[in-house]
Amino acid sequence: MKIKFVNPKHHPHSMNFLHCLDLVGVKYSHMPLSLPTLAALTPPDCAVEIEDENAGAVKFETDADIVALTGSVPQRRRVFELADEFRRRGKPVVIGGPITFDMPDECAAHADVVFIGEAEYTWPEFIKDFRQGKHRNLYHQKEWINMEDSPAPHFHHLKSAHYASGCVQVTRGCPNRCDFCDIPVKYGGQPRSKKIEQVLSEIMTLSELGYDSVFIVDDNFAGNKPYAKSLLKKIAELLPSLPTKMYFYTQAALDVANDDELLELFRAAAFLRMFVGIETRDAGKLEALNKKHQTGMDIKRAVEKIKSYGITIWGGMMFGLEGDDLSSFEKQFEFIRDADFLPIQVGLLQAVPGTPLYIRAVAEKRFLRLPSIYGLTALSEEELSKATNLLPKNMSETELEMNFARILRKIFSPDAFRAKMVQYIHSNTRNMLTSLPSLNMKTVMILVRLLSFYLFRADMKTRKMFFQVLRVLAAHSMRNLDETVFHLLAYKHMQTHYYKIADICESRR
Ligand code: B12
Ligand code: SF4
Repeated sequence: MKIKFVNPKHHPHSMNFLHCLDLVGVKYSHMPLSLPTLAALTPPDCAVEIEDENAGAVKFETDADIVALTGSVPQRRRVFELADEFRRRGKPVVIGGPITFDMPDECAAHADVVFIGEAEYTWPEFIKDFRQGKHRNLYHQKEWINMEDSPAPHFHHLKSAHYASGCVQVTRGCPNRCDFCDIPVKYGGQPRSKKIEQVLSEIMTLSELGYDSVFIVDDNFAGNKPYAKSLLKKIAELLPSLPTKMYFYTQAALDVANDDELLELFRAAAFLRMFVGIETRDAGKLEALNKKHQTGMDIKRAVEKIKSYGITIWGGMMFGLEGDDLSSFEKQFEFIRDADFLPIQVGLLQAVPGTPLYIRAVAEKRFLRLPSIYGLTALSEEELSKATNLLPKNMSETELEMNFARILRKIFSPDAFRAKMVQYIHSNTRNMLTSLPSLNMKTVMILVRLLSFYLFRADMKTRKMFFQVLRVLAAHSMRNLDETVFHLLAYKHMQTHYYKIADICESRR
């Protein structure tokens, strides 16, 4: 029996860096983890093929017995197009992934079988049923699986040269209860973890495949601090034996700043970046968002402390919060300007199904457009990042969108980015020696493409910013050379992406 797994194309998003991948020389930022995990769950006597449309065109001619699609809500249009095309060609189509949580009926209309939830137990059950010709059309995993049963993904089905980073998932679930967040609802309120030995072996495999960076995709890496500390110690011990000079980045909650031992371990394990959903510095609004782990913290100092361990904070910031009014835009801008993090994900508060915010919004009749579940995504995929499905409380929808557009242009202007990079280089604790990337053909080509972009393709203001940043870098002993180059690459994406969202916000009026 043969199974063809397919990951449909993604649209540009803040953290997939699509607009700068031409400079990096890869097809997509991150490898998809679900499909190599499913490949590992497939009985060894089945032939397996994985096609990631983000890395190359999908081939419709196939001798596979089953076509299995993964997907998230933002990918939904392409998920359904691919499903329809394979079914038209007579192939049984299966759909799984986070899309099925929120759109089970739509998925069922385009597939023969739908999987809801984690598939560690249901996928092998389905293969058995399918072989016996008695499979169901719905497999729903209701209980949380034991993460020790989640196998090491079969990474070798993906071409490492296509991706900027390898990925590893260590835990699922988060102990916090942010009002707008669906992670505790979808993946559980207590982190569940893989065995440390397995995580180390996944990292080793990725290094053997040539990856030099790994994104630990956990929503809150340090949700279980004792486990995180044990793992970090082991990663630090593993580093010298890896075939590539490896570094890591992940996502965590700001309260990691309260634990010096944890921060020291992050540094020892070569964690260079951490995405943190900061959202706002306003204590009242944090309270309203139920971000309890962050209320009462001096956010600016917490960020500086994490930074002092050589870890760059990528901040997630929100506009359109429940207490926001017209004065909030500038206040958020000033905070982003003054605090030592890089704004990477800047969006509007949205109500995601299943969250406390969503339930309250239904009761308060605060929805702008029903039945849209993710803001205005029904109109255009890209609008996901900027549009909201919530009626703002203290301003009109037009005021919200026009001010959001204005502030995005300000946050991602060359001037603001130069100031961010200067602040960043000044405060960094790493130096040229610790941050010198391995010099090989790949890194040389990236530098050549970066230079040629800023010299010949960028506009005047952006070019000027580039040279100013290089000057400051040289004057500060090339501190954090690798990360400065990385963020100069990333800026091409961020500017293009957020200016486009600003255009969309303005053009709909
Ligand atoms: C890593 C990650 C990213 C990475 C890239 C991922 C990639 N490789 O492309 C980045 C940072 C780029 C990213 C961006 C975005 N992401 Co994202 N991301 C994740 C995250 C944290 C981990 C995904 C992962 O690797 N999981 C590990 C694998 C093993 O788990 P899995 O994919 O869920 O697969 C399991 C099951 O779902 C099932 N399954 C999956 N596919 C299939 C297919 C079949 C046939 C079967 C049978 C079963 C099955 O089996 C697997 C094993 O149990 C998840 C949250 C999470 N905890 O999962 C969000 C998540 C997938 N992201 C989400 C979103 C919305 C986004 C963004 C729009 C930004 C945002 N606001 O968060 C963008 C746009 C998408 C994009 N990729 O361009 C949502 C999707 C929601 C939904 N209902 O669809 C999630 C679920 C987070 C959330 N808040 O709910 N993301
Ligand atoms: S800390 Fe992050 S993952 Fe956890 S509930 Fe809050 S937003 Fe969600």
